[in-house]
Amino acid sequence: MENNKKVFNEILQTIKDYKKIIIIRHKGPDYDAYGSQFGLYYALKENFKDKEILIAGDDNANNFYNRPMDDVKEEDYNGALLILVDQSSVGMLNDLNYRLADKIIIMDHHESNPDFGDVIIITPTYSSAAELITEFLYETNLTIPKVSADALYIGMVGDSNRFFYKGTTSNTFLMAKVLLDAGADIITDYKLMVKDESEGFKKIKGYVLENFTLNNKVASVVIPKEIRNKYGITDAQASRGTINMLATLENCEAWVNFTEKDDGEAFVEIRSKEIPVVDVAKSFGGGGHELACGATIATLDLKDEFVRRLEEKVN
Ligand SMILES: [Mn+2]
Repeated sequence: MENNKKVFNEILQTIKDYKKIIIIRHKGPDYDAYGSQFGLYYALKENFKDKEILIAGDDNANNFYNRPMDDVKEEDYNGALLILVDQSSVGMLNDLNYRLADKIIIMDHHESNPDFGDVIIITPTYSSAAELITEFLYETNLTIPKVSADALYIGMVGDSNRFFYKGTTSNTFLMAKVLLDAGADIITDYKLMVKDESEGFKKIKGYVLENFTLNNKVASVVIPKEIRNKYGITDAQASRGTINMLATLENCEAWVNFTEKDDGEAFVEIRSKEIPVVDVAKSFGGGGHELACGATIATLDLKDEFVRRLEEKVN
């Protein structure tokens, strides 16, 4: 889109100015976090062969390229340009070394108003950060290698739920076209995204369906660490991986799961049919999108209050 061009050019110029670039995204990465990170990484490597480019963050089973993260140390931030994709709230960052970077670019599509960053573009109407990164590469005439195109396509498909969610626009399809023209291959991407599920994962989904409660149009379920460990499922997998099990439930406007971590904190994932609930997530230190958001709470004791606030919101 036309008004993004000015910022894109500023981003390009900033990238040109730096020899060392570190690309990070939010913790508990999903396909869009990895897709936008890998997509930008391989594109910058292709276009700027003399630069040192590092990627960092926690890793999980969504790492579709099995490309491990770099071991980025505190001193690596010295004189480096940091690019933050698919995230702009500090609470979702892995480490706070970002402050040590010389300059920070933020490219995000979450509803957010960060109090840090030097060059910032945030497009909450976009399906995905991958859509934004694609537009950046396209509008600045950078080469998009196939490995980037596939990663960005996976990010777009992931966050838009296969071009099904509200954020899917004509611009999304335009950017999908750009990626397909750059060599993204749908069959390859499908195989990278859709994998057989373990027996334990199937069973934990069954646990969610068996144990949720529905009150005042809010469905909620707690996934205790004992259950996760019994089935060999990580907290991140259980949290993101089972939230959609409660979608399309009759008489339900919003649904939430509380996944107990090993340290007693709990991940909270929230979804809503059409009433924005992100304010509730924010009031517990989290964030995200209007209808799909999350938080981390210090203890499961906060669960009832959380659910009560959601009930208030949707009734
Ligand atoms: Mn995203």
